Amino acid sequence: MKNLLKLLILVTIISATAIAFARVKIGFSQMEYNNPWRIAETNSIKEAAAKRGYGLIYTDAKGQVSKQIEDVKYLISQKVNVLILAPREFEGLAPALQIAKKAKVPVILIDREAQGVPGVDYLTLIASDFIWEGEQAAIWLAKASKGQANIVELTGTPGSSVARDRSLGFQRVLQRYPGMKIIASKSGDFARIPGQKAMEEIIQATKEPISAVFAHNDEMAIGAIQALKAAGITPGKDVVLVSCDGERDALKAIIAGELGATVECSPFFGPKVFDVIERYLSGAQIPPRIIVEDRFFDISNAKEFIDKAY
Ligand code: GYE
Repeated sequence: MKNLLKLLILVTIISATAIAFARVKIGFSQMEYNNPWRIAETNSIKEAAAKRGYGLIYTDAKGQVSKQIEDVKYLISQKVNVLILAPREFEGLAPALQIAKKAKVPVILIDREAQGVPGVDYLTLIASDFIWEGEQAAIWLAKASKGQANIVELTGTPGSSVARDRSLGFQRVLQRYPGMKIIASKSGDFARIPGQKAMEEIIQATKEPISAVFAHNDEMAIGAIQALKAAGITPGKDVVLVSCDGERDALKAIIAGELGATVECSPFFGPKVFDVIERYLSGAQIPPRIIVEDRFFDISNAKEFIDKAY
């Protein structure tokens, strides 16, 4: 009898919490929707919200910082209880954090950082360790090139924390290899066509022979592969390439021998971010930084992971 009563109380608490969570409105401000990584991330969050029964209001800033700030204002005006923000630029989105703070809406930053004090200007940042990613790319390249390389760096979105940190990690490792140097660096804005254009321009302008490419993401690496081929240079042979993310096309390019390796950067934020939201709503203390663990893909395991890739 006592046990039955306990069970009844437990069931009541659980369903009350479920009903309370179901009424919670979540805002999600995405920066853009222009590559497989962004699409996978957006779908992961939408699916998790639907699965757990949350109302989700979604906005797409279409690559514009000014629109993303307006989007945040809009989401706040919709009285969201929690705001998930994937900030395009570090400094550019700092005002959005202040707007949310003033409105007392907790912000969970995902996949990139925005300028502010963790735990004060925003609840937490859930993201990969981008310095580690840059380091892994350089370590792989050092091995592949036996410490001798003229490197082209295709950087991500200027002003983004990811581009800053991947560069930093990469250069840190390079300091240990006097025979490896970056001979050209240009932004491809984390996108395929701009990456291809940046590579084309570098191929034309650079006097020194290019032997390696570090692209801050797979899309730009794939663009670079096109540019190299068009210039009669064989990717994977004349020039070795390494990048970050782990999207399906990149794993295909590894299997084809054109891309050397890619450092994983998982876009599957849905379950992680909603776990944090639920912990926050039940009153738990949330750490100001939650690191997403990543893996490394090369010819030894690309086939194994391709079916799960996006
Ligand atoms: O690597 C890239 C995307 O912010 C971690 O942004 C993310 C990066 C990711 O567009 O492909």
